[in-house]
Amino acid sequence: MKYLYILSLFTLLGACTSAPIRQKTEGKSFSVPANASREDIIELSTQVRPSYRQIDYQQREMLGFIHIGMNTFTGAEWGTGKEDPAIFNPDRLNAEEWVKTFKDAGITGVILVTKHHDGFCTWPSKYTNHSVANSPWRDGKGDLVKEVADACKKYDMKLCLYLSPWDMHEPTYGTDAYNDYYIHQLEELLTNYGPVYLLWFDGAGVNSKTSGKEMQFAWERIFKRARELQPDVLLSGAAPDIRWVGNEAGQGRETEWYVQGIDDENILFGGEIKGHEATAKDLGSIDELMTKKRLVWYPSRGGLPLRKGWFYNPNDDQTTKSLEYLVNSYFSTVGQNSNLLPNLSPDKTGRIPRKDAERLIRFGKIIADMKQTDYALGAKTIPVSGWDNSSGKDVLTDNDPFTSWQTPDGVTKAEVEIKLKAPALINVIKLQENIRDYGQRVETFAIDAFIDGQWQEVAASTTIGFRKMVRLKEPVETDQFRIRITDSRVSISLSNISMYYLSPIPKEKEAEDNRIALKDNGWTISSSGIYVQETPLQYLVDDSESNSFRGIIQKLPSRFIFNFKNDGYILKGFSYIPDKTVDAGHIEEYALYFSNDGQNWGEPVIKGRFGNIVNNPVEQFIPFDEQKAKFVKVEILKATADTISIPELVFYQ
Ligand code: FUL
Repeated sequence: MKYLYILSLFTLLGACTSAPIRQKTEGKSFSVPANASREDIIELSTQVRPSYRQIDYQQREMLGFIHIGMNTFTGAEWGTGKEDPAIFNPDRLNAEEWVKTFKDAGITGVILVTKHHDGFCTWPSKYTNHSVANSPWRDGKGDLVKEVADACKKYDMKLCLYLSPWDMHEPTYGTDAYNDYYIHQLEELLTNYGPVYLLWFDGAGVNSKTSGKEMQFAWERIFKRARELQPDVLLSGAAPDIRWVGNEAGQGRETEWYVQGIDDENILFGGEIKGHEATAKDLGSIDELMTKKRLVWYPSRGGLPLRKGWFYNPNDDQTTKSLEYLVNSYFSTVGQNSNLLPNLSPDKTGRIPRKDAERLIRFGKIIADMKQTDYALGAKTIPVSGWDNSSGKDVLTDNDPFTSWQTPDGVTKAEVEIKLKAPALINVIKLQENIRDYGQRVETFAIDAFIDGQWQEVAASTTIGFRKMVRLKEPVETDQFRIRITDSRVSISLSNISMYYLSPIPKEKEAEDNRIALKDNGWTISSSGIYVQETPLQYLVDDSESNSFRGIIQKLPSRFIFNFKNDGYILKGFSYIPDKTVDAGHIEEYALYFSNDGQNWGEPVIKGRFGNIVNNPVEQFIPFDEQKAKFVKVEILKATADTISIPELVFYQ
């Protein structure tokens, strides 16, 4: 492939002068020709390129998320659209404090939810009454988007805006008029607040299964209008620039390919992307790409609410993620070719819970401390095998991800040795490919360290992409390393090697759980409207999440009745622990009834929706006013699938 040589020549020339100036280059995607062979797909996958917007985004590692809205005041994760704007009054809100918290954590942009699925707008949109203009906050004169935009300007942070496509409030939702409504709102956001770095088109509810309404979104029209107003804006989510990594737990994939296959021929594809399953384990392998119609550059991002849910809920005060969790998430996403979006949830007063803010900043500092010394910077690199004459340049340790070594076409294995200036203690090694000029190629690699007079393999993994950070099981102290690329698509490009030491992560004190869970001591459990498969009903309350009860919904509401077989208990709360397995079916809407005789149930003690249960299957704790019960009935009013799996139901005293 002459093409590669020409490109590498350009890269070399670029490196001889100053850093190559690439003006706003659009990405490259390709249709898969009919009858393409495996070799054709391998070749084609290496021709796909990121746009200048995506390259900028990928370099950014993290963006901060802020969720505030109606749910902050109701305690829900998903609202109903029927909330009264009168409840919105975060009277101590200080957007500068939010933005600065992210900045102090080393994050360079903030994504603000301007409208969540309940349709409430945190700016005074002139297209609806369902907004801050009708709330008591700042006497109805507030504009949260403006406050955050101003704070971002002050702290030199990128402003990103989330405008939920699914809208439970707006009456036109489900008709074409809603596309106009949505575009009008985008126009407001893109014209009144200065440059917007990224727009977030959340995928939740864009299908009728979740929203209950069929809505034909005019995605192309929506995206075109956004780009007309702000050509540099990134389109994320149910959109063509950035995809969901597949969970909301901050977990990436070891094998993470930017090049993805889809079945949509439209460059501005959106909504539920045809032929693309964001939660699939295998995304981007040649086998998978061979089944697709089009190859596109589609980097991922993993959201991570610092607490259990995205919105503030006082019941979640003890659920702030540990430093260890945050650091692990960083390596799992940022360290595996993705981006991480940590979320802060301002409380009803508008302030970020102190513990959460401090935790995020400490986490950011741990990462910054690690990066402070790159022990490989300026180190000598020796081409051992595989490389072409690009390896004459000493660029692998210059911390520039766009100056690189290449191998000739067809050479898919190569080795490079790194000689540090002095022996150092290392436990994190970062590798980078020159994705801008060569796309993503490396399939597998291994790392050796020279210890006690011999080479020892200390790590082996799959895919590199823009950034792979490998954490070694144990720190090694040496001045010599060897990177072995053991397989690649067509040829190899390697642009940077960095080496760090990550200090042990401090452990914070475990939060105390004051809840007292009832233990099954011979209760009888009966069910109706659900076909009980293999697993016994006792699995619902056996205090073991690994034993999941499984059943098939036959008729809604389906019911479980618990007979405590004693005088009863005073109950204060109930928990549903959902199954974390991808594709598991969950309870989505529920009602809880108490009775003293198992016959008369009266009104439900509590009833509601486990909003966002599919994407964020975390414990759903529901406290209620103390009440005595001899019998409890749990009704399933709606489920996310016909077959459901319930690891645990817990009643609290
Ligand atoms: C999801 C939403 O449903 C959640 O509420 C949250 O906003 C998250 C970032 O995206 O799809």
